Amino acid sequence: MERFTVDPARFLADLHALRQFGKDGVGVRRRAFAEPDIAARDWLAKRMSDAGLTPHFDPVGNLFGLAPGPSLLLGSHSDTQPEGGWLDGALGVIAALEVARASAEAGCSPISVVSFQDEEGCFGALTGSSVWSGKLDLAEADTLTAADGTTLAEARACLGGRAGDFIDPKQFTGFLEMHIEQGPALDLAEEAIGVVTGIVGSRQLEITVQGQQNHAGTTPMAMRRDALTTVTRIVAGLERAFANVVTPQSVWTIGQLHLHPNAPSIVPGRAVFTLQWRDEDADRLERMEKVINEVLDEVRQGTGCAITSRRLRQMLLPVPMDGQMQTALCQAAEAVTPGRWRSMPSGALHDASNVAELMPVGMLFVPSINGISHAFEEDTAEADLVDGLKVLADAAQRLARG
Ligand code: HGY
Ligand code: MN
Ligand code: MN
Ligand code: MN
Repeated sequence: MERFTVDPARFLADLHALRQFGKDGVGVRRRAFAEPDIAARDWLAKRMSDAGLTPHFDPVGNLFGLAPGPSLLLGSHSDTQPEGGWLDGALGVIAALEVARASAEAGCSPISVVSFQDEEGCFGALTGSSVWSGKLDLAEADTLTAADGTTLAEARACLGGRAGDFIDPKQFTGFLEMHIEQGPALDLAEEAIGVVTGIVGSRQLEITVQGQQNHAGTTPMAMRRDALTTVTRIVAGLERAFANVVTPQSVWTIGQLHLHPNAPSIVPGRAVFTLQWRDEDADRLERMEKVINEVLDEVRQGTGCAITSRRLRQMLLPVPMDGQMQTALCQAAEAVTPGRWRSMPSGALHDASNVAELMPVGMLFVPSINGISHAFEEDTAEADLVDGLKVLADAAQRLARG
C-alpha cells in the first residue's frame, strides 16, 4: 500500500487558522457568503495552492482544490450555523487538505479537496452540494432567500471573478468526509472513531397558526383563540401521537418560533414555527408526516384557529454509505485506533448525502465532547482530532490502492 505520513502540527495550525475567520469567543459565526466566509475561502484557496492543488470556485461558491487527473475527493464544508462550533465542517476540510498535501509531497496518488458552500442552510439546506450534485437546479437555488431576504443569486454575486464553471464529478473516484459526530455516542463510550453506515433523511414544514389578537386583560380565557397556547396543544399532540410511530433514533425539532405581535399585554394572534423531523427510514418519515397532519386537523377543530403549513426546503431521503468505503474506513480505524471504533448512523445531515448521487461516498466521525454541536462550546480533544486525521489518511491510501 502507498505510504505517506500526515503532519499533525501543520494540520492543527491550519485548523486554528481557519477558526479565526468569524471567531466569536470559543465559537464561530461564518454564514455562507458573509464576509468571514469569503475571507476564509480565499485563505483556503491559497492553502490549496500552497499544497500543489489548483483552487477552483464553482458558480455557487463550492471551493475545490484540484489534483491532476482522476483523484479521490476529500472534504466537507467551511460555512457555519449562525452560532457555530469551530469544528463542524471545518475539520473535514482541513483534514482533507492535510491528507492531500502529504500524499502529493510523497508522490502518492492524487487527492483533491472540496469545501462545499452553505451546508448549514443559510439559504436552503446543503445548498452547494445539492446544486453540484444536480439535486437542485441553480436557477431554482438562486431564488432561495436568507432570513434577511437576500437571495442566493444576490449573495453569490459577491464571488465576482472568482467563480468558474461547475467541476465535472467524473474526475473523482469517490468522496470521503470526516466530521465531528455532533452527538454523545462516541464520547460516552470513550471511543475514537465512528464509521458512518448511513445518513438520516429529513423533512421540514413551516406551520402558521392564525388565532385572534386580543386584549390580555379583558379577554376571558374561554373566549380566546390564542396562537401560542394552540402551538403548545400541537406539541402535546405530536408527543402523544408520535409514540406509536417513532423509534429512539427518530428526532423532531421546533427550532424557530415567531409570535405576533409578541407583546406582553396582547393575546398572540399569530404563531409561525418550523417543524423538522429526521429518521433513517424513508417510510417512517412519511408516517411521521401523516401523524403531523392528523394532529394539525385535531387541534384546528379543537381551537377554531386557522392552521396552515408549507414545506420548507427539499425532502431529503436517507442515504446509505458505500460498502467499499465503509470497509476501508473500518480497516483504517482498526489499524489506527484498534478496538476504539464503531459503525454508526449519522443523525446529522451532511454533504456526503448529496455527493452519493455522483460517486461512492464514505464518512467517519470523531467524538464531540459532551455531544455538543451547533453551539459555541462545540469541541473535540486534540488527540481525537489527530487520530481522525490518521484514519482518514490510512483509508485514503487503502482506496488509492484500489
Ligand atoms: O442540520 C444538520 O444536520 C447539519 O449539521 N447542517
Ligand atoms: Mn456539518
Ligand atoms: Mn452543522
Ligand atoms: Mn456536512
